Amino acid sequence: MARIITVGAAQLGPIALNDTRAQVVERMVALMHQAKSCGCDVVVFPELALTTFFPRWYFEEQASIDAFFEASMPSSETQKLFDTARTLQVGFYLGYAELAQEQGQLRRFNTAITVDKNGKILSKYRKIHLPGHPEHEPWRRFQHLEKRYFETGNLGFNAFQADWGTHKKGVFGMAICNDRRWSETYRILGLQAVEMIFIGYNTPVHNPPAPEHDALSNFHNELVMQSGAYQNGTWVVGVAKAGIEEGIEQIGNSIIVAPSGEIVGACTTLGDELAIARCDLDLCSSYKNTTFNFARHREPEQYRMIVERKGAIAPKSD
Ligand code: CDV
Repeated sequence: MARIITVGAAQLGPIALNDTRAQVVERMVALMHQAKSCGCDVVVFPELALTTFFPRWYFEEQASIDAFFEASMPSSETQKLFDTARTLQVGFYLGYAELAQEQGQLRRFNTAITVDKNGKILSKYRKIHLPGHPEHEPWRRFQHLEKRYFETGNLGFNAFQADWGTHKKGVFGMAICNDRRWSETYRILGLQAVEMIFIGYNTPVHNPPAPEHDALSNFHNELVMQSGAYQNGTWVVGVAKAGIEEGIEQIGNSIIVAPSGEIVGACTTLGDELAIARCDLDLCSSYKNTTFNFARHREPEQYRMIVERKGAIAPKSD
C-alpha cells in the first residue's frame, strides 16, 4: 500500500514592513483553504512567514527588532492558523522569529515548527546555518543581519515521525533557507531515514558580496534541493517568500522535489500561490535501498581517516 502525502508548497508574495500579523495570517488561511480543496495533508509556508524579511535593515533599538519576534506560539495573532489546521484537517510548517526564555535568558532564533492536523506542534527546528554578517555594512544596497539578530540554532537536525492519516505515516525533517545549500543538512536527516524535508526561504536575487551569482539564483535554488533529495532518497519541499518586498527582489521558484531528484511541482508566480504534489513516501526506499543504501555503501571510517589526516597537516592556530 503506497503512503501518499499530498503536500502544498504555500508560497507567499511580498510582505510590507507595515503589514500586520493579522493581514498575513488571513493570506495564509486562504492558502490553507485552497490546500484543503486540493486534498492536501500539509502545507509548507516560507521562512519568517509572519513579517517582512527584517534582517535586511540595521535597527539600533532592541525593541524595534523584537517587534518582529513571537514570544509564544501560538499567540493571539497566530492562533487562527492552528484553529484552521484543526477545522480543515490540514497540517502546516511555519517559519517565524522566536523569542525564547532559556535558563532565565532571552534568546532569539530563526525557527520553524511543524503542526499536525489537530493543531498540535509536532516538532521545532532552529536555523543552524545563519548567513550574512553581524555588523552594519552601509556599502550594501540592503543588509543581511541574521548573524546579528539570531543565535545559531541549538536543537540540531532532528527527524521526527508524523502521522497524517491512514497509510500516511512517515519520517519528516525541517531546515530553513540557507541550510538548504549545505549537504550536511540533508545527510544528517538522511542518516535518520528522513522521507520528506520541509524548507522555507527568503532569497534575494542580488547577492551583495558576489553579484556574479545573481543570474544563477534560481539555478542554485533547484540544484541544492534536487541533489539533496536524490543523494538521500527523500522528498524535499522548498517554499519561498517571493517577489519585490520593500524594494528588494526575492526569488520565488518554490518546488516539490521527488527522491529521484526530479521537480514534480512548482510555483510559477512571485505572489501567494499554492503548488501541490501527491508524494508517495514509499518511493524513497527505491533510492535508500539501492544507490544510496547507506549501511552498504557509505564508508564513514574512510571519511574519518581522511579528515583526521588533513587535520594533522593543517596548521594549528592557538
Ligand atoms: N534567508 C537566507 O538564509 N537567505 C540566504 C541568502 C542570504 C543567500 C539563502 O541562502 O537563500
